[in-house]
Amino acid sequence: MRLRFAPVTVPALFATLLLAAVLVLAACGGAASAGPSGGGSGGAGPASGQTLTAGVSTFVGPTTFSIHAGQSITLVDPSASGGIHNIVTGTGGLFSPETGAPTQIAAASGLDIQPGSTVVLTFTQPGTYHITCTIHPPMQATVTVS
Ligand SMILES: [Cu+2]
Repeated sequence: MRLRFAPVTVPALFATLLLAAVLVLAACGGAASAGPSGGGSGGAGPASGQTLTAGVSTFVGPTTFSIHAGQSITLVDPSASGGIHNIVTGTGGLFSPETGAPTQIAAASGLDIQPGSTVVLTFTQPGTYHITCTIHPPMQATVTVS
């Protein structure tokens, strides 16, 4: 009995482990490339439809956002209608450090973004965060994280 089981059981176990590995890899790959298309049902992960869009010298569309800790805002700089921006925390084009802000925009050097680029900003700490562009002071957005 045991001798007959072994050749069947080991490959079955291997297949199960292989399937689990494939599923884990697929989940990781999907999270890295899929962006903010899914989710939205609360909790961690990207917030559905929370996109901050840059134009030539302004933000276009929504500039106030309410998300939960662990969720993200997707900063999009469209290739056809965007511009070169330097995104930081602060207001009126002036950098101001805000504790808990995403690391990409938390330093005075800021986040350089070129047309055609998309950057995911993940907010892990509750609070109110202000986003501006050091090149274009009118570019201002607010993210409230609860
Ligand atoms: Cu700008």
